[in-house]
Amino acid sequence: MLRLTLTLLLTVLLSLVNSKALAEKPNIIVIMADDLGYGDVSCYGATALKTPHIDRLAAEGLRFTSGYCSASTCTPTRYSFLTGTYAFRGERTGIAPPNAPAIIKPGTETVGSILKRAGYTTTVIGKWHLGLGSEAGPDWNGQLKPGPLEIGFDTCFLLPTTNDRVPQVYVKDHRVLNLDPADPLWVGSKKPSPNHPTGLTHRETLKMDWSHGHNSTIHNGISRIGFYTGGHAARFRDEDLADKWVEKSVEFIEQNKDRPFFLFFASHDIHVPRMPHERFQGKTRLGFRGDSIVQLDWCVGELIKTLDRLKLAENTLVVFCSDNGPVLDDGYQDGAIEKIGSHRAAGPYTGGKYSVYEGGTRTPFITRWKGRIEPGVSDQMVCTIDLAASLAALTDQKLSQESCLDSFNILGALLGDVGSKGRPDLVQQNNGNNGTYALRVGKWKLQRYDKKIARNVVVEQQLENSSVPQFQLFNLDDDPAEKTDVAAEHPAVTTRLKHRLAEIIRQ
Ligand code: NG6
Ligand code: CA
Repeated sequence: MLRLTLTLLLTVLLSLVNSKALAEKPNIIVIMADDLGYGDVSCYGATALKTPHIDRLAAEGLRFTSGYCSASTCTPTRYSFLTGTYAFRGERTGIAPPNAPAIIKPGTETVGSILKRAGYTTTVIGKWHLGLGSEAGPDWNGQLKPGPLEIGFDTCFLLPTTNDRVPQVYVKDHRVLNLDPADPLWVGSKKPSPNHPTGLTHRETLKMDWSHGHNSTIHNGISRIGFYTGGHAARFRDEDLADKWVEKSVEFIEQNKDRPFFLFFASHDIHVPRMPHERFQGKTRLGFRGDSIVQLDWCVGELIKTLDRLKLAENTLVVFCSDNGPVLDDGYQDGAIEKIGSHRAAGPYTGGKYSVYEGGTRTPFITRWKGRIEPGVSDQMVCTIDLAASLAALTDQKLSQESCLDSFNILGALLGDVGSKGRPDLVQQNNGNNGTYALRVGKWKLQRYDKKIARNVVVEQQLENSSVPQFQLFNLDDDPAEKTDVAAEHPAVTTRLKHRLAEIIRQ
């Protein structure tokens, strides 16, 4: 009898050990930069500045040469990163305005909900830009829900939209932090009173001038998109954002060092207004755009140092990526164009933010897990949209048929396992569901335009200004800069890719 009990006990213990070995539960940190281009960091070829900490991640991990975000603007990339579903399938997934309601509805499977189910403590710290609140929009003075906490995050510490949009306040969980009820926060799209100072009426007072848009309410000497009043005690200085993200993240890592955690570190660098902390101002010859890259690199360094200090480096998968490609003048006169010199923000690629050329979505992408990922360079095609299915696989979580529709389990490729493949194809989009897409399959890249708007500024907009879809085909092996349209020479390939794209986007 005793023998039987002992055998049973041993079997149970062994199966427990086995299941633990099968479901690996490293901590996971996804660091998403904002508007960072392929050529903006030194491990991807930049020489005008140095990014030693991001370079260290690359040297100790896997640096992808075909790493992508799924869209060339923020909201759609963040939507598809979290949900594993292309943003063009969702409603109102274009760049979110200041008063946007929550775009990802409660009940939607997200990277957060998957990892929470796997037993992780989950948080998002940094830029959100996916809307907050019910259909009526955010209740800035009350409960800001639904938001991240309703889609799988245990906690959040957010910049609610993007910092060139109002308001400049932190959201902690469901509330604006430090809000004084006697000074309520009002956010709107119309001037609240005739004498409300704006970037138009008080332009001479600005510490950084605007170049287009961005001329409404002034805060911290910078005029923004949209209007707001009140909430003065809650307002922050742009210069302090990066420090705050690091402070909150280090606190979170320390508090959760003994259990699996997921940190989505959503940096605001290097989005406009680029106003790095004073200690980084002037650190590069590229102006505040370059200085913000150095600030971003510092943040990465602080996170890595924290992992080292707490002896978590071998138990933490770090993913470094960007939400879209680079832009120089995105609405403020910060010297980015004048000081660019020979720096190529998109590396060898054409286009950048707002574009379906490679520069719009092919961005720095690094994975590091010390002791598990063999350091190197990978040319497998991977995308932020694949993290949902891949992290589900890593943590042994099943996904339903209805969730994470476009996310591939490419865990092997992300971890650099020999023989593992990345995605077979990838749709790139610019903003919302507007008819402009690209499809990459191996060396081939098809672009499709049909926005039908009458603008004639650059090639892409000329193509968009058409009543029927316009297509171009490029061979990325011979022509990574997408200069020569070879659709006429390769009609069969063009047709095959057109059909595949139509099948995916259902248009
Ligand atoms: C555009 C803004 C741009 C930036 C972008 C969103 C104007 C003229 N341009 O509409 O400055 O805010 O939206 O950037 O207002 S993103 O990286 O968050 O998608
Ligand atoms: Ca962005």
